[in-house]
Amino acid sequence: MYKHSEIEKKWQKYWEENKTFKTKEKANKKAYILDMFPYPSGAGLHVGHLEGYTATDIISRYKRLKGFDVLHPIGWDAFGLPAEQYALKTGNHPASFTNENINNFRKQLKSLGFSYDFDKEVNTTDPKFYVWTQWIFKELYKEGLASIEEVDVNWCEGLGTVLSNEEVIEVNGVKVSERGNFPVVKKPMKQWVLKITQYAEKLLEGLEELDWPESLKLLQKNWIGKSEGHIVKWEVSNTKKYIETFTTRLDTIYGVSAVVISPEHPLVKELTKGEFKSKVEAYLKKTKLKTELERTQLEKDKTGVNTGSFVVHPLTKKLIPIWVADYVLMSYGTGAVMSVPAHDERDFLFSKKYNLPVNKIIDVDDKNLPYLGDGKHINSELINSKNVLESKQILENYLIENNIGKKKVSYKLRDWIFSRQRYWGEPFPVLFDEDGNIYLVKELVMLPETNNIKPSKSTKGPLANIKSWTNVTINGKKFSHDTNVMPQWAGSSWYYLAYILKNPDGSYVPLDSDEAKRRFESWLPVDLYIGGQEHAVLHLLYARFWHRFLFDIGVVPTKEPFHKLVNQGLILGPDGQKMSKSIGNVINPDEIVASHGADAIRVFEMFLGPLTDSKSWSTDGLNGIRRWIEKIYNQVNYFVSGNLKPNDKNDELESKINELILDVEDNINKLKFNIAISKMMVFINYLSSLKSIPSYDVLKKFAIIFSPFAPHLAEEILELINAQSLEKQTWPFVEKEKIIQKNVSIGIQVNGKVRGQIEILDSWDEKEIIKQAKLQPSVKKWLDGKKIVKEIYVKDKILNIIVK
Ligand code: ANZ
Repeated sequence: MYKHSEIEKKWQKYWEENKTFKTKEKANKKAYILDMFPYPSGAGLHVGHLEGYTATDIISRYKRLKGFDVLHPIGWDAFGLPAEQYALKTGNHPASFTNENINNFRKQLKSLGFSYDFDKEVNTTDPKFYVWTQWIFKELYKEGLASIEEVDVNWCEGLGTVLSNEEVIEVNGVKVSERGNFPVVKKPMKQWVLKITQYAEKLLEGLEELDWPESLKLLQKNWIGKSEGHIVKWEVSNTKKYIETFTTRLDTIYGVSAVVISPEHPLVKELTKGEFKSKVEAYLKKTKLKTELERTQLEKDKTGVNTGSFVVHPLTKKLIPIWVADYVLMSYGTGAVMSVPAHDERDFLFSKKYNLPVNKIIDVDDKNLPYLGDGKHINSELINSKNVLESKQILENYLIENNIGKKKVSYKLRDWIFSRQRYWGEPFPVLFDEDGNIYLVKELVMLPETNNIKPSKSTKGPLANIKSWTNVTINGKKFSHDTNVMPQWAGSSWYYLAYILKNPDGSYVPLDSDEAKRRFESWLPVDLYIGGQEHAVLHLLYARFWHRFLFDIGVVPTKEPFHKLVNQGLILGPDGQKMSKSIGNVINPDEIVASHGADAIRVFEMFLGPLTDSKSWSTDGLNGIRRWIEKIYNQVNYFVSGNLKPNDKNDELESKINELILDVEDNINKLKFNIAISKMMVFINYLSSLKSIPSYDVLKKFAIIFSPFAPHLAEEILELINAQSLEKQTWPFVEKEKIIQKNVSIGIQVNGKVRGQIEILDSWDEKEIIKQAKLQPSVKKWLDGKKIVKEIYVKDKILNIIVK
């Protein structure tokens, strides 16, 4: 019987007492392997966490065996709403709730045998941590990248707070909070804003050098949404006012039938004439109720109203009507567009509804309108017969010469609204005087303790309830603290740096010190970061922004924080659905660790399928892995018990173990853990068929390469065969000369008929195999004079050549 609980606890204690996973002060050959640190919720660790955490643990353990100095830390993203809401409900302080959860999480992680250096543990709610979150904020402020602005914010009444664009989702066309699905409306408020838009270009550029999934890079690229176009200035008839439009199709300017402004455009009221007033006002009211999605979706009805005013076309001098329509968003470009129905779909729908002229300016058949492609321009004085690109260039020169427009790059990215009307977050390190002037506070601004964290009705946040904290008198002058706190994303935007700063005694090296610089030189960037895809545009964009800023002010030596990033797939319930409490298909890792053991759940999750795929939980699969683990243990015990005759020389076994080392290593490097495991299964089957005791050296090698997956059992095997513990071991050297070359021969088919046979050498790659096959006389005669259309090679089995 394999007593997993006993054995696993024994080794966990051993690792802890021996500080086996202690990080080296200075790294020579370094590997920084990072997990997305968890929010310590009341529910504890779930099996999804475990998937990514096992994967990084395998890599960390493998790298250590390969002689790398490894930094593999964990910590707690511990500020946030749930703790606050729990506190509201129970009257407890969020800190005590959070600490209890952290203690539980830590215990869980240790019970799974993860090789974290717990001396490096960080907690975003620790003042020793958030003093540096505040420091980064102050640096952003000093560089003009943080300011207080009256902005249209996403106000969420249900949560009593403002949310960032990234925290708002649309469900059936209704804007709701990502957390809790509460309705969200636009509302003007004074808020801290971080100017991430000033980093749009750098954030785009930086993507190029990253080893990230292409799909994820694309998500960030689209979120940043760079668009190269032009601004055109349109003089409002009989005034000295101008409306500026942004267009990516300057070449279509002769086809304009209206200039359309957003309902939020500052000139709306001024431009609306006499009898048009009441209609425009009614329209503005209606718009307020719509979501951005409703306004911009192509399928949705395009609506608008005429203002009664006109602009003068800068080229033809004709009068063009000014309309208001809600498909034009104030938050993009200039909040006004030139409407060209013949060559834009939304403008086309709009013109059909309101009988605006469709002026074709590219030479195509009318039935193809709206026509969006390239072609020869017509009815366009300066650019007749020119194509789109040439036309844009000619018109751009004309705009610039006549001072009526210019080139312009627009980004979809919005600035990051950085205030939250909550309690459980980082306070801002600032004071306001009575005139509202801002002063940075040099020292840490501690979050005051209080049990009164009800949202304040004034939209100022719960901190406004604590008058003794809010108001400060310094040298007789009155100041007040900011009663907002930072958003959840603040701490996670730099936590991976905090691990590097953390000392074993719990203190931190100052972020702006030479010592910090030295350590960053040694450990950055993160070599591998594994986590869920849901962080594509939130955490991963914010962290890249802060990191790039810290690079620009000389704090960190790399432009990007995370060199390689992998998104793990979801682990679904046994029913193939996403695990959720309401469905009741959630698997509790604690129960599995108790019933099957940590090694079993680790190996099982890795064996379920490719790391990046979604996979369903399978209790049968888990039981199978548990039996396999027991089988390995029993097998080694059987060998050790001496019931078989010893046999120190077994060429076949030597060949197989060396091949296995190669295979497992190769698949670890490719993160194909399921394949590595299946190779080990085949090997174990072979081992159990032996009629004599294998050399202990072979068993030792197996235990070492198995250890990243099932570290407890690996240690136990090493002990059984009197070998040293894992920390003294290195990844086994492959004796390639011991690998017996298999003589594999494959059949060669031409159009599905077998025409020959060829013995392939190990050193041949697929290209070489195909080349050699074609040279076989029995094959060659079927190929001569024919055209080869396809070659299908099934490894070590068959080659089929398709000819015509
Ligand atoms: C005239 C035009 C003619 C346009 C044409 C397109 C085709 P992207 O690529 O997404 O940047 N636009 C500009 N600002 C807008 C706003 N605030 N709200 C809604 N639409 C806006 O799209 C740029 C195009 O979107 C711009 O080019 C403008 O329409 C529209 F045949 O200008 B175009």
